[in-house]
Amino acid sequence: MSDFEKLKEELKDKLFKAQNSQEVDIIRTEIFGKNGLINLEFKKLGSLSPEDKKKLASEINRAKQELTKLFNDKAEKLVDVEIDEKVKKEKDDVTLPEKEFRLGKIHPVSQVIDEISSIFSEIGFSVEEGPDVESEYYNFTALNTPENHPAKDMHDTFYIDKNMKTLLRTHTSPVQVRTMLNGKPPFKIIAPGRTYRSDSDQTHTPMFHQLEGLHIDENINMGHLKGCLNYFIKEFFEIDKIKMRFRPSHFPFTEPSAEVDIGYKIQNNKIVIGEGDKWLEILGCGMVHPNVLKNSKVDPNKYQGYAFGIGIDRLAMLKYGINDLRSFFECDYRWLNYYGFDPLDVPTNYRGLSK
Ligand code: 2NL
Repeated sequence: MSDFEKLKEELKDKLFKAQNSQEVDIIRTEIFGKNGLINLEFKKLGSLSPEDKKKLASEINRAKQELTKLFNDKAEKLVDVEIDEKVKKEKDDVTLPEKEFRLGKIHPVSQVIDEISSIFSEIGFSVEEGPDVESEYYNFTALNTPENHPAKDMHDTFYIDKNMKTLLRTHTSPVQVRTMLNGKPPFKIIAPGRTYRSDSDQTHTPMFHQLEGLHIDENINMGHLKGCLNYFIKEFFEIDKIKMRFRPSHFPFTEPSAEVDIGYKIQNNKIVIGEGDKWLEILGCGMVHPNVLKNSKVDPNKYQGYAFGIGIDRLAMLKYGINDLRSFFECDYRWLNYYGFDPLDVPTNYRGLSK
């Protein structure tokens, strides 16, 4: 073994035994420093024949590579060890003041989605979800929407890629189509979620929330639809009686189609839902079009059912007296603190700091 090899082995052993980064730094200088092992060996090259020079140079380079790797590994290990030691030495300082505890609020839209989900689950509906970015097929084609329908216009729909036929869903109906394709009837589902349309003014935001419902079975008729909506409105607005009317309407995905209004009046500057001689349009609905059933692999000769769609944001505004739709999505913490809801599981150390 050459002197160089011997020294190298000695230094490797020293490195292996090193306990902390200071020791490693010293060994680093002994190897890679100006007068370290590697440099001193390189200095010998000058007096050698070209052949020996080549041989020794490659030997030194190999040694250099080997040692560099050993150093990197050792450094990595030492960092872990030193952090462990530091953590072990640290003691809790019991004299420090406790951390301020801030309880968040539940957004009115989340609150209303939870309320609606629990109302429908009482009568056997399950909650389904799907992607915000949809294919044109699930959003329009499967739902019997003709190629030239105005909703498909670029001005109304946010297309992600017109060639790839991807878009931001304009309603949550695609969730229902997907659910039907993935399962077997009967279906009794609701689909709440974000929806998007290119629209922005005092009563429209480009992103809004919709809830759709779908009930498919043998012999489901419009009477079931009326009963279901009647129950839902009463439960949601927490009233015993509801004035409700169905007006004929048109949607490509239902036949017949209807819009539903509920009665209301203004009393002491406040809206009273369920009575009075004014009408408020609140949702669209109908019997699912046979073409939609066919596209969803459901036999329209055996099964039929109803569907409806409701704007969640407006329901939240009505129930909780919020006037401005746009404030819903401005992420103003003061607004959320005022209109938001306390979570049900209030921790025991909660001292009302968010109020
Ligand atoms: C509205 C109208 C509606 C539906 C949504 C639906 C879904 C399937 C099949 C058939 Cl999978 N229909 N959804 C039906 C009627 C109306 O929404 O004005 N929403 C705010």
